[in-house]
Amino acid sequence: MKATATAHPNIALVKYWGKRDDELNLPATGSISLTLEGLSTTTTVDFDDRLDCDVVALDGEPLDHGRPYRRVVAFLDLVRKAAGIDRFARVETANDFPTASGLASSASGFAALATASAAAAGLDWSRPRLSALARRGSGSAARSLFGGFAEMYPGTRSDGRDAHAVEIADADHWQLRCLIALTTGKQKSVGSTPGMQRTRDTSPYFPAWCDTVDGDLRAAREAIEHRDFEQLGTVAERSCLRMHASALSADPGVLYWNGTTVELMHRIRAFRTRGVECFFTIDAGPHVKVFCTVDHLQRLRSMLQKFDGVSKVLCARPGRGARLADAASQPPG
Ligand code: 2P0
Repeated sequence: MKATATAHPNIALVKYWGKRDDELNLPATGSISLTLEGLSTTTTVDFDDRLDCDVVALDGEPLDHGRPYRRVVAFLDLVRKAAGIDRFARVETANDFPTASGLASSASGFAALATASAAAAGLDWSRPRLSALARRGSGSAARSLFGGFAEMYPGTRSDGRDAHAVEIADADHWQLRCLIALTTGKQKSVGSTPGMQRTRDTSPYFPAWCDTVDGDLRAAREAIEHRDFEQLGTVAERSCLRMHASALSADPGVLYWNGTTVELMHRIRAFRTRGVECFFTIDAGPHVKVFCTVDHLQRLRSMLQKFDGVSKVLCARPGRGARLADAASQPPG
């Protein structure tokens, strides 16, 4: 009753921001992302009848019984219920990138946890079903079950079974690169979950944001299918700025950017006017993710590395979906 899985974060090109159901963690709208190899989470789950509570370690440090621990236990309860088991588990998880800093560690974290815990509990589930399970841990995690470009469906069912991701193009479809410019070492002040709840509950622009998403999903699908970099950049920057506009107009406003974030947006746009193929996107944190073609990677990387306020630049490429360490027993479908 033990399994190990690896998953990668994903960066949304059409953003998810807001839920239609808090209990089942159902998104209000769809979203589209690219799964990124180069950053990873590896998680081992061992259901052990000698344990008298769940034991969770993150990057080698045992978690105390605060919110991150309770999120993992609540998730394991779902798996135990589905598998009809009552054993507690030992969970060891490690990220090779900074946790809780707007770098989507909950996406790779719950995708790896869903894959490892389901296998350890003997659940032989398809990827879409594992994706819906991962969603219960974190909405964005549903997309990391898949490699390459993934689309999350918001679904219409009240039980959430149709709210899962699918792959729309695999990791080999388009050799984009993503540079991640870290603009602070601090953890973000407002988590994604409370940030999007406050936006939904208080922002006058939240309904307008939701109304724009389907059009952006269509345009992004088309851009991905035709490998149209300019169109993808137009949609991604638009979706990012509209998501942040809805958050900024909450009460009180949810502001994730710092000065460097804003300076970088201007710099990326200036580079683009000089013919460099690049666009930015920003999640619930101050870091800036810059997508580019392989041809322009070195030029952008050296600009970002020298940029005042950028502490580190990570580079990622399209990656695979969540998978078990034991190659012979990957999730089907
Ligand atoms: C996204 N983000 O589409 C958006 C853009 C952040 C900004 O999904 O409450 O950690 O756990 O479902 O998945 C981050 O939100 O939120 C996120 P929950 P999650 O990537």
